[in-house]
Amino acid sequence: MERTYIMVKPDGVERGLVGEIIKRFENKGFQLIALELKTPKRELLEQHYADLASKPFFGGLMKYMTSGPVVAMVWSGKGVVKAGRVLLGETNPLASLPGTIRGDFCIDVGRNLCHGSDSVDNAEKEIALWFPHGVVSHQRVMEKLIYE
Ligand code: FUP
Repeated sequence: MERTYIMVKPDGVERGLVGEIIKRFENKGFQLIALELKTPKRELLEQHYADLASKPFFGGLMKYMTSGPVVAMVWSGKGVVKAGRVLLGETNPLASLPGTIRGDFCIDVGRNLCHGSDSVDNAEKEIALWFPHGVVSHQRVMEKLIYE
């Protein structure tokens, strides 16, 4: 089954939106298969955001992402990478439609609450980076209610 890496960023944790974000993925029918509250080291974030290292906002992004704990999660389900990004909304919250997490709860791109992998390949890389000890997965009875 497809998997994606979803992260509630420090502003989302501080604002008490972890439950709200989890609820939206659960309501859709996706399955939570790993979750950890952790305060990431700068080195981990530099790896996670390696493709953005040359961007002018990189310093601010590092400061924001190391400002407090994040909730690192792995979700699984059919099409979860793309659908997860739909649930989150656009990178820029002001361009995100109401009904999406960013559309409903935030304004600034530099405080956009959450992260979601942008491809199946990147999802697997990010899962390996944030959960280096692996993720245990098991089939749930619920799948019979979600998939035909
Ligand atoms: P996303 O795939 O939605 O996480 O978007 P990007 O990888 O392009 O950006 C990662 C993070 O960099 C964003 F979530 C917030 C930050 N960012 C800025 O602060 N300013 C920008 O102009 C673009 C991104």
